[in-house]
Amino acid sequence: MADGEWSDLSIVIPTLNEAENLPPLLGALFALYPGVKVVVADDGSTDGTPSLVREIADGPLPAGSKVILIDRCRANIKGLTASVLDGLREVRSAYCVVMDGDLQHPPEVVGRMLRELRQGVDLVAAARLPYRENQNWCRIVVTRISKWIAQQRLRLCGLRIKDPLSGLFAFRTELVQDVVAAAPGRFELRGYKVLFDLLRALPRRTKIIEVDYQFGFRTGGRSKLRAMHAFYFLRSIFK
Ligand SMILES: Nc1nc2c(ncn2[C@@H]2O[C@H](COP(=O)(O)OP(=O)(O)OP(=O)(O)O)[C@@H](O)[C@H]2O)c(=O)[nH]1
Ligand SMILES: [Mg+2]
Repeated sequence: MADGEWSDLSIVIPTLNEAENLPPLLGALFALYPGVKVVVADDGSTDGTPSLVREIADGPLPAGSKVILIDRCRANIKGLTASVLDGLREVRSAYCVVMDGDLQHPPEVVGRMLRELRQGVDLVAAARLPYRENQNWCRIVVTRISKWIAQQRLRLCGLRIKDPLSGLFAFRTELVQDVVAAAPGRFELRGYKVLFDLLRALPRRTKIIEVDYQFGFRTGGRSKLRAMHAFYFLRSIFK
Protein backbone atom coordinates (compact mmCIF):
# COMPACT_ATOMS: atom_id res chain seq x y z
CA MET A 1 0.00 0.00 0.00
CA ALA A 2 1.35 3.46 -0.93
CA ASP A 3 2.61 5.89 1.69
CA GLY A 4 -0.32 8.20 2.43
CA GLU A 5 -2.87 5.38 2.42
CA TRP A 6 -3.80 4.04 5.82
CA SER A 7 -6.74 1.71 5.30
CA ASP A 8 -4.57 -1.28 6.28
CA LEU A 9 -4.14 0.15 9.80
CA SER A 10 -6.20 0.05 13.00
CA ILE A 11 -5.23 1.68 16.28
CA VAL A 12 -6.40 0.24 19.60
CA ILE A 13 -6.51 2.73 22.48
CA PRO A 14 -7.34 1.64 26.06
CA THR A 15 -8.94 4.46 28.03
CA LEU A 16 -9.96 5.27 31.56
CA ASN A 17 -10.99 8.88 32.11
CA GLU A 18 -9.17 10.47 29.18
CA ALA A 19 -11.78 13.08 28.18
CA GLU A 20 -9.16 15.83 28.05
CA ASN A 21 -6.73 13.89 25.91
CA LEU A 22 -8.70 11.64 23.60
CA PRO A 23 -10.37 14.22 21.28
CA PRO A 24 -7.05 15.95 20.43
CA LEU A 25 -5.37 12.55 20.02
CA LEU A 26 -8.07 11.28 17.61
CA GLY A 27 -7.94 14.60 15.71
CA ALA A 28 -4.18 14.23 15.25
CA LEU A 29 -4.48 10.57 14.17
CA PHE A 30 -7.14 11.31 11.52
CA ALA A 31 -5.15 14.30 10.23
CA LEU A 32 -1.98 12.23 9.86
CA TYR A 33 -3.54 8.91 8.80
CA PRO A 34 -6.82 9.43 6.92
CA GLY A 35 -8.52 6.07 6.40
CA VAL A 36 -7.28 4.62 9.70
CA LYS A 37 -9.73 2.79 11.99
CA VAL A 38 -9.61 3.49 15.71
CA VAL A 39 -10.90 1.15 18.40
CA VAL A 40 -11.32 2.75 21.83
CA ALA A 41 -11.65 0.21 24.66
CA ASP A 42 -13.03 2.11 27.64
CA ASP A 43 -13.25 0.63 31.12
CA GLY A 44 -16.17 2.59 32.55
CA SER A 45 -14.81 6.16 32.50
CA THR A 46 -16.87 8.58 34.55
CA ASP A 47 -15.55 11.79 32.96
CA GLY A 48 -17.57 11.56 29.73
CA THR A 49 -14.92 9.78 27.63
CA PRO A 50 -17.42 7.28 26.11
CA SER A 51 -19.89 9.97 25.00
CA LEU A 52 -17.07 12.00 23.46
CA VAL A 53 -15.98 8.93 21.52
CA ARG A 54 -19.57 8.32 20.33
CA GLU A 55 -19.80 11.96 19.17
CA ILE A 56 -16.55 11.66 17.23
CA ALA A 57 -17.69 8.32 15.74
CA ASP A 58 -20.93 9.94 14.51
CA GLY A 59 -19.29 13.12 13.27
CA PRO A 60 -17.50 13.71 9.97
CA LEU A 61 -14.48 11.43 9.57
CA PRO A 62 -11.98 11.06 6.72
CA ALA A 63 -13.12 8.66 3.96
CA GLY A 64 -12.62 5.05 5.05
CA SER A 65 -12.07 5.95 8.71
CA LYS A 66 -14.16 4.58 11.51
CA VAL A 67 -14.25 4.84 15.29
CA ILE A 68 -15.45 1.84 17.30
CA LEU A 69 -16.18 2.21 21.01
CA ILE A 70 -15.98 -0.85 23.21
CA ASP A 71 -17.79 0.17 26.37
CA ARG A 72 -16.50 -2.20 29.07
CA CYS A 73 -18.36 -0.60 31.95
CA ARG A 74 -19.99 -3.95 32.77
CA ALA A 75 -16.95 -6.12 32.02
CA ASN A 76 -16.19 -8.81 34.61
CA ILE A 77 -12.46 -8.15 34.47
CA LYS A 78 -11.40 -4.54 34.22
CA GLY A 79 -7.88 -3.73 33.20
CA LEU A 80 -5.66 -2.23 30.55
CA THR A 81 -4.56 -5.58 29.12
CA ALA A 82 -8.10 -7.01 29.09
CA SER A 83 -9.24 -3.85 27.25
CA VAL A 84 -6.50 -4.08 24.64
CA LEU A 85 -7.33 -7.75 23.97
CA ASP A 86 -11.03 -6.86 23.61
CA GLY A 87 -10.06 -4.10 21.18
CA LEU A 88 -7.84 -6.42 19.18
CA ARG A 89 -10.77 -8.77 18.58
CA GLU A 90 -12.50 -5.97 16.63
CA VAL A 91 -9.56 -5.36 14.31
CA ARG A 92 -9.94 -6.49 10.69
CA SER A 93 -7.05 -4.61 9.03
CA ALA A 94 -3.67 -6.18 8.24
CA TYR A 95 -1.76 -4.09 10.77
CA CYS A 96 -2.53 -2.81 14.24
CA VAL A 97 -1.00 -0.31 16.67
CA VAL A 98 -1.65 -0.19 20.41
CA MET A 99 -1.14 3.22 22.01
CA ASP A 100 -2.12 5.12 25.16
CA GLY A 101 -4.90 7.68 25.05
CA ASP A 102 -3.08 10.31 27.12
CA LEU A 103 -0.97 11.93 24.37
CA GLN A 104 2.28 10.60 25.83
CA HIS A 105 2.81 8.57 22.65
CA PRO A 106 3.44 10.98 19.76
CA PRO A 107 1.04 10.17 16.87
CA GLU A 108 3.90 10.75 14.38
CA VAL A 109 5.63 7.51 15.50
CA VAL A 110 2.69 5.42 14.23
CA GLY A 111 3.58 6.07 10.57
CA ARG A 112 7.21 5.02 11.14
CA MET A 113 6.08 1.77 12.74
CA LEU A 114 3.62 1.02 9.94
CA ARG A 115 6.31 1.45 7.28
CA GLU A 116 8.42 -1.22 9.03
CA LEU A 117 5.45 -3.63 9.14
CA ARG A 118 4.75 -3.12 5.45
CA GLN A 119 8.35 -4.08 4.76
CA GLY A 120 7.93 -7.45 6.43
CA VAL A 121 8.58 -6.90 10.14
CA ASP A 122 6.12 -8.79 12.41
CA LEU A 123 6.24 -6.57 15.48
CA VAL A 124 7.61 -3.09 16.15
CA ALA A 125 8.15 -2.07 19.77
CA ALA A 126 8.57 1.66 20.32
CA ALA A 127 11.38 2.32 22.81
CA ARG A 128 11.36 5.47 24.93
CA LEU A 129 14.52 7.55 24.60
CA PRO A 130 15.86 8.68 28.00
CA TYR A 131 13.41 11.20 29.38
CA ARG A 132 13.10 13.37 32.48
CA GLU A 133 10.58 11.65 34.75
CA ASN A 134 8.29 13.95 36.68
CA GLN A 135 7.46 11.20 39.15
CA ASN A 136 8.29 10.59 42.79
CA TRP A 137 11.51 8.67 43.51
CA CYS A 138 9.61 5.56 44.57
CA ARG A 139 7.91 5.22 41.19
CA ILE A 140 11.18 5.90 39.35
CA VAL A 141 12.95 3.13 41.31
CA VAL A 142 10.07 0.65 40.81
CA THR A 143 9.97 1.43 37.08
CA ARG A 144 13.71 0.88 36.65
CA ILE A 145 13.75 -2.37 38.60
CA SER A 146 10.66 -3.63 36.71
CA LYS A 147 12.29 -2.80 33.39
CA TRP A 148 15.46 -4.69 34.34
CA ILE A 149 13.46 -7.73 35.49
CA ALA A 150 11.43 -7.70 32.27
CA GLN A 151 14.61 -7.50 30.16
CA GLN A 152 16.16 -10.47 32.00
CA ARG A 153 12.94 -12.50 31.71
CA LEU A 154 12.83 -11.90 27.96
CA ARG A 155 16.45 -12.97 27.58
CA LEU A 156 15.26 -16.41 28.67
CA CYS A 157 13.12 -16.34 25.51
CA GLY A 158 16.12 -15.25 23.43
CA LEU A 159 14.96 -11.63 23.18
CA ARG A 160 16.98 -8.48 23.84
CA ILE A 161 14.45 -5.68 24.15
CA LYS A 162 15.41 -2.18 25.33
CA ASP A 163 11.97 -1.09 26.51
CA PRO A 164 9.79 -4.16 27.17
CA LEU A 165 7.35 -2.17 29.32
CA SER A 166 6.50 0.27 26.54
CA GLY A 167 2.79 0.82 25.90
CA LEU A 168 3.34 1.70 22.23
CA PHE A 169 3.78 -1.12 19.75
CA ALA A 170 2.62 -2.29 16.33
CA PHE A 171 2.20 -5.70 14.76
CA ARG A 172 0.75 -7.91 12.06
CA THR A 173 -2.80 -8.37 13.26
CA GLU A 174 -3.23 -12.00 12.27
CA LEU A 175 -0.05 -13.08 14.06
CA VAL A 176 -1.04 -11.52 17.37
CA GLN A 177 -4.71 -12.55 17.17
CA ASP A 178 -3.51 -16.13 16.70
CA VAL A 179 -1.05 -15.91 19.62
CA VAL A 180 -3.74 -14.51 21.95
CA ALA A 181 -6.25 -17.17 20.87
CA ALA A 182 -3.69 -19.96 21.39
CA ALA A 183 -2.38 -18.78 24.77
CA PRO A 184 -4.86 -16.50 26.54
CA GLY A 185 -3.47 -17.57 29.94
CA ARG A 186 -0.14 -15.86 29.18
CA PHE A 187 -1.81 -12.45 29.48
CA GLU A 188 -2.23 -10.74 32.85
CA LEU A 189 -5.67 -9.26 32.16
CA ARG A 190 -5.70 -6.75 35.04
CA GLY A 191 -2.12 -5.76 34.31
CA TYR A 192 -0.58 -2.88 32.43
CA LYS A 193 2.19 -4.48 30.40
CA VAL A 194 0.60 -5.99 27.31
CA LEU A 195 3.77 -5.82 25.24
CA PHE A 196 5.74 -7.76 27.86
CA ASP A 197 3.05 -10.48 27.96
CA LEU A 198 2.94 -10.64 24.18
CA LEU A 199 6.72 -10.85 23.71
CA ARG A 200 6.85 -13.92 25.98
CA ALA A 201 4.10 -15.62 23.99
CA LEU A 202 5.35 -14.94 20.44
CA PRO A 203 6.80 -17.76 18.34
CA ARG A 204 10.63 -17.77 18.25
CA ARG A 205 10.84 -16.94 14.55
CA THR A 206 8.93 -13.65 14.93
CA LYS A 207 10.72 -10.71 13.30
CA ILE A 208 10.86 -7.96 15.94
CA ILE A 209 12.48 -4.53 15.77
CA GLU A 210 12.48 -1.47 18.03
CA VAL A 211 12.15 2.18 16.99
CA ASP A 212 13.17 4.97 19.37
CA TYR A 213 10.87 7.84 20.23
CA GLN A 214 10.59 10.71 22.66
CA PHE A 215 8.00 9.97 25.36
CA GLY A 216 5.75 12.95 26.16
CA PHE A 217 4.58 14.34 29.48
CA ARG A 218 1.01 13.76 30.58
CA THR A 219 -0.56 17.23 30.59
CA GLY A 220 -4.26 16.38 31.04
CA GLY A 221 -6.04 13.88 33.29
CA ARG A 222 -4.26 11.64 35.76
CA SER A 223 -2.07 8.55 35.71
CA LYS A 224 -3.98 5.37 36.59
CA LEU A 225 -0.91 3.39 37.53
CA ARG A 226 -1.28 1.98 41.06
CA ALA A 227 0.81 -0.20 43.39
CA MET A 228 -1.37 -3.20 42.51
CA HIS A 229 -0.07 -3.01 38.93
CA ALA A 230 3.44 -3.80 40.25
CA PHE A 231 1.98 -6.95 41.80
CA TYR A 232 0.30 -7.95 38.52
CA PHE A 233 3.59 -7.34 36.72
CA LEU A 234 5.53 -9.56 39.15
CA ARG A 235 2.93 -12.29 38.76
CA SER A 236 3.16 -12.09 34.97
CA ILE A 237 6.88 -12.91 35.03
CA PHE A 238 6.02 -16.52 35.86
CA LYS A 239 3.41 -16.94 33.11
N1 LIG B 1 -9.42 0.43 29.48
C1 LIG B 1 -8.52 0.76 30.42
N2 LIG B 1 -7.60 1.70 30.15
C2 LIG B 1 -6.73 2.03 31.12
C3 LIG B 1 -6.74 1.45 32.40
N3 LIG B 1 -5.75 2.00 33.13
C4 LIG B 1 -5.15 2.90 32.33
N4 LIG B 1 -5.74 2.93 31.12
C5 LIG B 1 -5.39 3.71 29.94
O1 LIG B 1 -4.14 3.21 29.50
C6 LIG B 1 -3.31 4.28 29.08
C7 LIG B 1 -2.04 4.33 29.96
O2 LIG B 1 -2.42 4.64 31.29
P1 LIG B 1 -1.60 5.68 32.18
O3 LIG B 1 -2.31 5.84 33.47
O4 LIG B 1 -1.30 6.89 31.40
O5 LIG B 1 -0.28 4.86 32.45
P2 LIG B 1 1.22 5.22 32.15
O6 LIG B 1 1.33 5.99 30.86
O7 LIG B 1 1.96 3.94 32.25
O8 LIG B 1 1.57 6.11 33.38
P3 LIG B 1 1.88 7.69 33.44
O9 LIG B 1 3.26 7.85 32.86
O10 LIG B 1 1.83 7.97 34.90
O11 LIG B 1 0.81 8.38 32.66
C8 LIG B 1 -4.17 5.52 29.13
O12 LIG B 1 -4.81 5.69 27.88
C9 LIG B 1 -5.20 5.18 30.21
O13 LIG B 1 -6.40 5.89 30.06
C10 LIG B 1 -7.74 0.45 32.67
O14 LIG B 1 -7.83 -0.12 33.76
N5 LIG B 1 -8.58 0.15 31.64
MG1 LIG C 1 0.45 7.74 30.63
